[in-house]
Amino acid sequence: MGGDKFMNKKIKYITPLLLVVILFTTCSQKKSSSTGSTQTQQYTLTVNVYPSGSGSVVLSPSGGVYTAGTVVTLTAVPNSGYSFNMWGGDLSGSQNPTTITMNSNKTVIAQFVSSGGSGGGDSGGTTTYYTLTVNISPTGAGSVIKNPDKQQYVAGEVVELGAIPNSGYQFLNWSGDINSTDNPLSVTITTNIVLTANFQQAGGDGGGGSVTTYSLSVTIVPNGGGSVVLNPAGGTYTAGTQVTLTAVASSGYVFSGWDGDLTGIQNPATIVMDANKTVVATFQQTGGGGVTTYSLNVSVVPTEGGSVSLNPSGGVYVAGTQVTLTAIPNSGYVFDNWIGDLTGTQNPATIVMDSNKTIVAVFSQQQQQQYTLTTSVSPSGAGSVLLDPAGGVYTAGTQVTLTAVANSGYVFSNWSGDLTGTQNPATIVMDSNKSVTANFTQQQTQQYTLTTSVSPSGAGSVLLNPPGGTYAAGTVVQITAQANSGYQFVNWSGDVTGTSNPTTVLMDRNKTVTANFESTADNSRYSFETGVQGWVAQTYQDSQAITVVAQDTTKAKYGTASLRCTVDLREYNHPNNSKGETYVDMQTAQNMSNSIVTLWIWVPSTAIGDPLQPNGIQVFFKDSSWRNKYSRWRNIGTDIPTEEWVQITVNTATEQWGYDDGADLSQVRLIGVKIGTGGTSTATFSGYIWIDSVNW
Ligand SMILES: [Ca+2]
Repeated sequence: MGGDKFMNKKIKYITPLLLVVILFTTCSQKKSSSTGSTQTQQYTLTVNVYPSGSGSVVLSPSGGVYTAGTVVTLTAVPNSGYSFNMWGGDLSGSQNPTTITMNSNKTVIAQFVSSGGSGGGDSGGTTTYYTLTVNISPTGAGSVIKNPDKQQYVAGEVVELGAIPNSGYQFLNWSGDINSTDNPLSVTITTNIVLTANFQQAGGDGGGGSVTTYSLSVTIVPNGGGSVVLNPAGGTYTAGTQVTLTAVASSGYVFSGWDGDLTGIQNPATIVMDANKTVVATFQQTGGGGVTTYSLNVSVVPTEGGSVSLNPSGGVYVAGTQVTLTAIPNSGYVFDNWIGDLTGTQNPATIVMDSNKTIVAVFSQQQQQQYTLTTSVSPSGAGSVLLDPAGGVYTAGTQVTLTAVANSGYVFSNWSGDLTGTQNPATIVMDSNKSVTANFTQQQTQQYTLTTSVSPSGAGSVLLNPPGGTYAAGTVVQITAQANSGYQFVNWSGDVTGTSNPTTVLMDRNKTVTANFESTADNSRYSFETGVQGWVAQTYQDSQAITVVAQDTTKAKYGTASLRCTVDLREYNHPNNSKGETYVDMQTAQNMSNSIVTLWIWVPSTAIGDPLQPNGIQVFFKDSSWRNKYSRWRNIGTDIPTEEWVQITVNTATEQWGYDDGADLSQVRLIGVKIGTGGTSTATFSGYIWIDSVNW
């Protein structure tokens, strides 16, 4: 048995401890193809009962596997002969029922105690802790070592106090709750204790140049019963040196205590070399009759959580032996607390073997490393970044999906920082704190082209306002057709129609517009450019509403002049002027069979008369025998728009004649225009109408 300080080979595990073993199968995480899916973390809750058979724990909700964040209520139910004592593991205290929030895998131990008073030595419900306070007098004269050194001690614990004088001082005595000159001093904790270590200035040789040394001799009783390891080794020490003595029993022996300048059963023990000292280490044979021994059963929960080393090792001890238990967590675990015949969180902890004992060391899984994911957008306000899972703080290894969402007017450009590229959404694995910037760019406004042309070529031009021909979507462009000399604007075609000039076009796509022009030269048979060209007002008694015709240059469809007719249209059946006519006598007969006769006419809106019985216009022909054909009636205001030049077209081959007394269209002598009162209207019209460009 070399100097092994910690032996944990013979720890007996309480194997039936696990009452509830929850095997958790990895929840089949359906990988959704949707980028927005979130996988919900599941955690397992493992519940152990100590001691086995003492009771059970009811979980609500039941199951043992829970969605992250679930609050589970645990109710400890003692079996007959037991009462619930306390929780251990990831829970503490004695509240019952109690709750736990499932934010990680958890292990909970429910400890019950025998309620039958079977003398097992449990100190009842809760453990009482005491403090040991040591003061130094005078201040700065020295220091005191506590072994073990704890904030609190349980009743019955033995603490060894070593007073160590500083240079120039020597230890005098202890005062306070204990008066003694022992050094070291063993204190058995039974209550809160306050002590003062008193020192005094060393007389005489304090400042001497030579170093004072003391010898430490160790005696083994019985010879061969064991050995003592000194730390530091050597046996001769500078004054004030603290030496740790570890008694190591030989096979068949157990360490039973110190004697001489060191007392007690603590092992290892320390001594301060303030004098030459002699220590006796006593061992006892284990096989022999007289010695009472107790067993110490130690187990760990969960079993993979760690181990416990015992010092002295062995697990079977002479009554009164003080055993130090050191909980050693495995990787990924931390020591949590002791339950059973040792409670609390102190580690290492000591017990005195005054009965058979059972102790459980509870470990819990170490919190996994968390990393922070910081996101930003550039430029500010251009968009946002969605995280899936959300939160921004993740367990190491978590894969996070980042989705850049552009605000209006922006488009996502790329990632920078700890994520690069242009993929969106993109994923990142949290293996460190990370910072990612989503870069956006201002959206290019859609541009459209407005293409213009003129017809016929050279007839004019199209002016754009605003100019340019390329426009942001939504722009309204004013287009103006400008006729060259000798032409006039007719209408628009392509993506704009109508005769309005200027007009507007909304640029919601590429557009093409043609401005159509026509020659202003009036080459028609009757252009009125040089006079009335033989046209007269009717002089028949019932057709005198057109009273005067005259060349007029204020209004012309083509060229510079038209025929202005002075109209005085009275009510229906007025004896003089319920209708009027103007005509030209061509003197020689014209063959107008299968001819298309056109004329342009301009009438004011007032010429409509009674809208319910509107006035009308007809084109008429007379042949050499003065027989008539009157074209169909054209209502003013409906068939004939007012206040603009309107073309009247009569196809002599197909015209539905309004009046026909057999005129021979191959011998047309006279052509004219009639205006008449609509129906039985009594409305009157007094004004002008214009005729221009009579042609066929
Ligand atoms: Ca004309």
